[in-house]
Amino acid sequence: MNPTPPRALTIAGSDSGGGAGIQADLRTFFACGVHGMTAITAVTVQNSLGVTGVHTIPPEVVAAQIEVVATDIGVQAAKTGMLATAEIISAVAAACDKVHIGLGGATPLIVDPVSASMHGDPLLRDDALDALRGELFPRATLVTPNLDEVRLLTGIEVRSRAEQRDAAKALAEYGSKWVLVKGGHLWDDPECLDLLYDGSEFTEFVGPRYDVRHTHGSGDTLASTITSALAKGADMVSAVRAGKAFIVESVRAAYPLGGGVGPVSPRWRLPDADQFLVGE
Ligand code: PXL
Repeated sequence: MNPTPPRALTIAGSDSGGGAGIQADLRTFFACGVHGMTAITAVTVQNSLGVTGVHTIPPEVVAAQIEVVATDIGVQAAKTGMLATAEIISAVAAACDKVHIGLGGATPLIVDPVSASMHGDPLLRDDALDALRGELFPRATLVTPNLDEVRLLTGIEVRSRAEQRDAAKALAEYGSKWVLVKGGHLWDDPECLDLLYDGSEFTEFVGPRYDVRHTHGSGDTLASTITSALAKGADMVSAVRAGKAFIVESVRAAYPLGGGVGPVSPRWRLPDADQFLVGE
């Protein structure tokens, strides 16, 4: 019998275009060798040009998805993506408590505070920011905001690496164990610096900045890789290092799709995929 792989859970929204959200998380989990499970929070109507509709799932159904997989299959690490509303955030917090996901329990919880799509379409209602800060951050092992999310959450406009440190300190006040302030949106910086902070020490992860337009799903892919590494038992610094290496290659492997923005891709982990079914 084959061994059961580590299991990771994503609590996030569906992207019908297959670029971001649940779809990005599942293919990243697969490429990282973990079994992926889903608690779907919302269905977005979306293609490469943007989001034209959002249908949220009832909060009790989101909670039930978390509880059934955790009690039967088991979860070694969990992440949140698009949560859409304050009511869903409260339900996720309560369900995570019940099944020991998050800082109160044994299972690490990564909170990616998704607030908008790359096109600027809202994925989180304005009145949900308080719930995110007050109910989810105190349960989070790691939070992974980009600079737009930093501004929404703290009011800090990061324009330099020094301000990136200030933002990490401000975010740590909300109670997560670790904070990762992603520097991809610091456009003047020739490198992408992601800054990890544990409340006392900073660790810097630097990578190249590629001039690619197709970066849909990059935040989801980074957070899912970190989640996969934690599910496999890695410590946080190693998990973020793995995530950084993985997202750099996945940005290099990004491809155009439709008339708009294409996705980053973990297909570089499957070098034979093009030949399979048609080759030899
Ligand atoms: O990349 C953030 C994200 C997460 N989840 C869903 C999305 C997006 C971006 O568009 O659509 C469902």
